[in-house]
Amino acid sequence: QKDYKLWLQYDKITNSQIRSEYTTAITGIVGLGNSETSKIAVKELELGLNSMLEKKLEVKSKLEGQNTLVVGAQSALNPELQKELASHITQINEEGFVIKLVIVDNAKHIVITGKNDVGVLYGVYSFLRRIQTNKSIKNLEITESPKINLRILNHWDNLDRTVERGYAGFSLWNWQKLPDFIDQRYIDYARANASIGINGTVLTNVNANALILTPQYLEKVEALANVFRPYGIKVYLTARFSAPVEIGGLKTADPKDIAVANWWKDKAKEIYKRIPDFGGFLVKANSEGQPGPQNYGRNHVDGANMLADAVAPFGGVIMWRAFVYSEHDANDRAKQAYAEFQPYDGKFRENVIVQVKNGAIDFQPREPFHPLFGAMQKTPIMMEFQITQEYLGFSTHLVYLPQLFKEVLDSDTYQKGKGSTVAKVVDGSLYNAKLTGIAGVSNIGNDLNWTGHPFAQANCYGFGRLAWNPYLDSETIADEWLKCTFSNDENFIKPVKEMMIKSRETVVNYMTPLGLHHIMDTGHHYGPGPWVANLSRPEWNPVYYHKADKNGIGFDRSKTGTNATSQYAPEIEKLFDNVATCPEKDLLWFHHVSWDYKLKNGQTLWNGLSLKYQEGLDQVKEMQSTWNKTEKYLDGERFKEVQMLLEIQYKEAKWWRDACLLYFQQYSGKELPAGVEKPTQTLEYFQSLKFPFAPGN
Ligand code: BDP
Repeated sequence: QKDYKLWLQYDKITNSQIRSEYTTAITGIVGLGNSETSKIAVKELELGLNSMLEKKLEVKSKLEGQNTLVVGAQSALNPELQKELASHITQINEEGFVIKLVIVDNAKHIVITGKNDVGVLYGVYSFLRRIQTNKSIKNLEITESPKINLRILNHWDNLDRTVERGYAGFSLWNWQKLPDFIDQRYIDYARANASIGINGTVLTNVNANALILTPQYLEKVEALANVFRPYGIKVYLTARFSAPVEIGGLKTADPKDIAVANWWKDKAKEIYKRIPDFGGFLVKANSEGQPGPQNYGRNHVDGANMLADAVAPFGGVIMWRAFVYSEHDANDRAKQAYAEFQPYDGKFRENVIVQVKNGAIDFQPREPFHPLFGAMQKTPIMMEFQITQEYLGFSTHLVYLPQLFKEVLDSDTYQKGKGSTVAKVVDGSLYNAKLTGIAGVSNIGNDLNWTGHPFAQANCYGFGRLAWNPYLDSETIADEWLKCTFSNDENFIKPVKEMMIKSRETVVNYMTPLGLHHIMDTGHHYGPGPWVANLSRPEWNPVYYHKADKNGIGFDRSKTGTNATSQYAPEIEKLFDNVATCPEKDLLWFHHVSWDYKLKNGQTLWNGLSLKYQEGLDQVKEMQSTWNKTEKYLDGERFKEVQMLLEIQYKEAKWWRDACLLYFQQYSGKELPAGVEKPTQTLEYFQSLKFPFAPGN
């Protein structure tokens, strides 16, 4: 099945001129080095090139002849090549690579090298991508290094194989059959991730189960670590803060208790004995009912540093999440992470990195960037994106997320003056952070195509590419992905790429336009539920977020409201605080405005909002018509799948439009403007819909 191969299709190159450029330049492969990783690199080249060039390339272990592709770490190259490449190698970091045309003894060769074998492997994938996307390989001279240290997938996978917020089947990790049974999918998973530069994976859910830290499970984790290691991927686990009590027989998990600290030290020793390159722990503490240091009157610093000390001797890190909000201070949930963490700047150990979601609420179709980015100069901050589409239509809606990721990464925090982008916080360049990281909540499950929706593969791919280089643009990434996954035919690429690029704004339009947020039905977050008002905690209810009433709609986070705007740098604070300068896309995030408020295009808020919902729906229709024209460029299966999924997306976009507009109309008391179709169902009908078995819950 084509879907299974992701972006590693390696289809034969159809343009014969381009193919002949490649076959002339590459007549054989010289594979240097004996590690597992170097074998994988050579195998991948053979697989990819033999298939794309339709030619069986000979593999040698010694440099001879000409026009060969030489693959090996710097130390494995002969002295002459080492000399040729020395100045380039000094420009890369430990995971970087060099791809260069060299001439030795009058013979031309292309060399792929790096400081170590994993760098070489990344170079191989980069080279293969060039071929996949039909780029020239003449006069190559490429030096590249990843810009972020930790490029990590977070799996919200439970030990019973359900996946929290997972919409692509069950967990890949078959704990019952591990450690003895190694599913081929583990290997294919590692390969796909290595191909985009992912170098870490957190195997378990942030809502953690302490059992993963027992010997019975650690043996299984070790088996997975052994599979992933040659692909440059480290394994991490989530640490349940109360584990010393739950599996350790202690009376407390108080981080200041010496017995507790020692328990974690011993646990770390035990893990590192099995897995010497274990990455460390990801921790969700005192958030949504998870235990944490505050249960014992301690704070985040106490908790994180205690764990940091346990893994430090082995080079491990602690990724401590800042996703906290409590019912005691519910006047604005958006403010709490900043309020709780910012004062701790400089207090964490060197091997602690604070993991912050892209926005201050929770992975909405659109959120302004989280105010913690740039606000902690002395604390490494890592980004947490959500690749799985919890709030963006699960794996049934086509939404190209790199568009969202880039919007956040490109945002200017102004924390160190103009140009202090979130990307510069995340890659460490703004404050010279030594430890940098980016995490994506994975959308992978055991569905045959990994991600449920064929286009959701683009979100995995795009996340990996941006983790490697947050300055890449999302269009380039879409272009690469489409070419590697489907076809190089421009007649296919152009319209489909445009469809992908627009798809993010489309979902914002039909779900949460103009800064609306968190109005999804509660619990499962499937479909609209702006009316939900009966949950025990105020900030769990959609009505808390939109605050619609007769006077208007929106959450006043300006000075006249919760003053959340004050958590941003002065320039941004000013921008957001003033309703006239606040970007319209974030209007209702920061302001409560009247139904008659005049938008920039002259429409009243009510009309503008209604028309946005309609626009979103119309855009899905356009996506359908674009897709319907692609059949001849594709295999039937993937064409048909996406076609059916777009039909669902259309139906659901309509559901969103109708349910939200009928609901808000009760408050606006106004007619729908011309151009907006009249809903055919009643509000009561939409409110009566229940989804007890919505996935991912
Ligand atoms: C929310 C999810 C919930 C997660 C939580 C988290 O609804 O399932 O456990 O975030 O990130 O998005 O901890």
